[in-house]
Amino acid sequence: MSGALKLAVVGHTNVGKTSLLRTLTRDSGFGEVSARPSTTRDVQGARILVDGEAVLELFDTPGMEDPIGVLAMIERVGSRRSDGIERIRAWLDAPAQRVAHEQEAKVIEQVLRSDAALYIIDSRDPVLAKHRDELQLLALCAVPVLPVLNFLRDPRSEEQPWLDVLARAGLHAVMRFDSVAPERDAEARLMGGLATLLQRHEQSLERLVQARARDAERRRQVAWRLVAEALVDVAGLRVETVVEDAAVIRRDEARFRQAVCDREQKLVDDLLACYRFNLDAVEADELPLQNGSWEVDAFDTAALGLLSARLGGGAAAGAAAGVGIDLAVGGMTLGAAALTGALLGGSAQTARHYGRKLLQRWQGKQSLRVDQAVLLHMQMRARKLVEALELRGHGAVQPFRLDREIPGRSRIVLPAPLRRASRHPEWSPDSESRQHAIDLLAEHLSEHAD
Ligand SMILES: Nc1nc2c(ncn2[C@@H]2O[C@H](COP(=O)(O)OP(=O)(O)O)[C@@H](O)[C@H]2O)c(=O)[nH]1
Ligand SMILES: [Mg+2]
Repeated sequence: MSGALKLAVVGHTNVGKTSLLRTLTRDSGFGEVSARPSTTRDVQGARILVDGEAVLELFDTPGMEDPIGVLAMIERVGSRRSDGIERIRAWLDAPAQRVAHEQEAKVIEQVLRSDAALYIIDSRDPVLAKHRDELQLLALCAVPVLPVLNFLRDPRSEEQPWLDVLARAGLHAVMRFDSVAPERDAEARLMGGLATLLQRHEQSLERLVQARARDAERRRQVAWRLVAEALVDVAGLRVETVVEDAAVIRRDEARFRQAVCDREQKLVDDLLACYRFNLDAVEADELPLQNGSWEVDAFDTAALGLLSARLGGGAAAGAAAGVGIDLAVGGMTLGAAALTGALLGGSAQTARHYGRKLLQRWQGKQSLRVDQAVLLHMQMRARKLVEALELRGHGAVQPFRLDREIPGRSRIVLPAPLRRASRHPEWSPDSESRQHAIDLLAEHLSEHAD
């Protein structure tokens, strides 16, 4: 026997029971969620572990479709003196009676096997007789019931009529939990609500809340690090090309774009894995993230037009928007004469910095790299994605849309570690300087997160 708290998740069909379970278990593959009624036909369980120990056992139940009919039958069985639970048992024990209500019987049996029931409510629904009867049925089971209002973000959601009817049924502690987009502390409050009903489980529920908070913090850190790594990678990405040859540069440019898109896609995949979102659970054609790249291409020229702090001469050399030529470092347009001047007049460091490029130029070779605007765009989208994943419940089935992000014309500055990374394509994956830049950038991103 496990000491885990057993919770039956009950309510009318389509109120979001399975969605709530997905969100609580962080498992978007749990059960079946559908806008069609009655997709859950049998009781299905899930365990939540803390340090390997089951703390919570949740049971998803089929919706009660005819609580009115069940209640009418239950009222007919047993003597006038028998209490609720005796009547319920008498009804369950009479097979002839329950044939017509096999589904409701499964629900009630699960409630009787549980320590408490979460009664899920679609707060958009008007309060009807069936809801009152459902509440009455639950009251007969003599198990603590915690009502949970769902669909709170919907404009049609109305809480007050529900609070009234729940109060009349003796239920004064009511939870608010939107299973698709829960508020940040909704889960902790739900566990707190359970703890007041079930003192015996107070400590383990508290452990669960703390473990989840630690997880969330760790996950955020990993997420920002993943973003920082991807940005540093793309900043240092170089593809050599021959600018004088239009066909060659077109080919190299395509190769270059692909490399940037692939790296961005890898970031998306990594972030989804980090937040345990499983794309396979969703229809492929609904998810713009699943087919290759993001909806807005990193090289979207309209966006870049607004974003771009144009680098000088590079673009003129024939490369498309978004691709600067490496020689235009720091916004300088360097003709051969200027280059030579910089080389002659500059410090030894300048000479080292431009020396290799100068040599390549003389050999007719140059390298392609992303310009600042692309990095900024990528940074903004990654930020958007992380923030969306932070708030997304695992019950959500709609793909999130990442709209194009175009800031105003204000001066935008790349974070310093990213600027440094773009000057150092030679950093090897495990070089200390690269790791340091990633650390600093991750810290910067996390500090500037909402
Ligand atoms: N917008 C929104 N949709 C929800 C919410 N909870 C459930 N849904 C949707 O409502 C439908 C029914 O949900 P489901 O979990 O299958 O309900 P169940 O029959 O009670 O298990 C699905 O289309 C869900 O995506 C919510 O909190 N907000
Ligand atoms: Mg269901």
